Amino acid sequence: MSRIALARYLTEALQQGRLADAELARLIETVADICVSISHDVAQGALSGVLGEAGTGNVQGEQQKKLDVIANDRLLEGCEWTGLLAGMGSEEMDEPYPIKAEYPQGKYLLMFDPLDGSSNIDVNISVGTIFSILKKQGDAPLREADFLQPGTSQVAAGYVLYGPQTMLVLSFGHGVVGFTLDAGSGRFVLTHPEIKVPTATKEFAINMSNQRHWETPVQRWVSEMLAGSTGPRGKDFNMRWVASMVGEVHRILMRGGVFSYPRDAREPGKAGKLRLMYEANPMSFLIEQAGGAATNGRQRILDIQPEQLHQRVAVFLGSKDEVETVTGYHG
Ligand code: P6P
Repeated sequence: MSRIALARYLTEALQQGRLADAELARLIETVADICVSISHDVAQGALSGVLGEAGTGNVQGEQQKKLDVIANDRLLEGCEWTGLLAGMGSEEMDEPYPIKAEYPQGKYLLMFDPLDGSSNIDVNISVGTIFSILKKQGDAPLREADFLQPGTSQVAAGYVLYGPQTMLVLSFGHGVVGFTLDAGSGRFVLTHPEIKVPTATKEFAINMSNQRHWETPVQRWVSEMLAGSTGPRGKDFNMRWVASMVGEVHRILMRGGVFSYPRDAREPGKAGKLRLMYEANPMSFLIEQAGGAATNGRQRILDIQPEQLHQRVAVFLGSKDEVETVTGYHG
């Protein structure tokens, strides 16, 4: 049986009433097509001079890689003319990006981390593009406040993982599906029609080098997993840390696990390292749609009312049993 491509999958979802409207289908396809072009640049690496630093910094205070800027610009230029968007927001841009007056205005807001994990680019470890789609409320000119909607308001979210395979993983509120890029046709082909996160796991992902900076509940949770079968959990655990959220979340969607980036005593004013609007919210949406859970240790991430576009948040997400355990330790 021939596999179906993204365009047919979205058309059938529209016909079956699972997808809001044709504009959303076109927006998802547009983002996916742009990510195919980004995957070509990522794959070329040193052959096309796109590795290394861009010589600029972003609002996060991070040094930008050349590919961060390339991916960001590709998404802006590839989406702004479509008539589908009211604006865009990106990890790489301080301010929201309004649609130029020369282009028709649309009703959707697109936020993205254009190249998550880009510190891995120069050492050839998987990276990805994360995107989140909201609907703009009202007809007033675009403001930052338009983006500040809780994660439950997302109409779609997904990522493209540039790994051994390039994969698009997507949800628009009816479960999670995965598509693999067919290099021959240049199309995303449905390969994972119903992704589910196992409820229990023996695998956790955390950057252990930050251990001395964690809050007590996290210290307890991790020490119990490290104690394995000799400790209160009564089973041995395995650990992974790819330093690329897209890679970690994909592994969890494929085989279960729990990913955590806790808040850190080094930066008491910050709630954590990861960004709510274009990392935690889209990934939490996917994880919940696949049957997992996602909290900041104290509340469901998707319920958090954002106050700033680049707001940070602590993240515990993945197999429901483990997320509930660490959340329970926070009291
Ligand atoms: P650390 C990448 O920079 C990122 O935002 C996530 O993709 C990843 O999970 C995390 O930061 C890695 O952080 O402190 O281990 O480099």
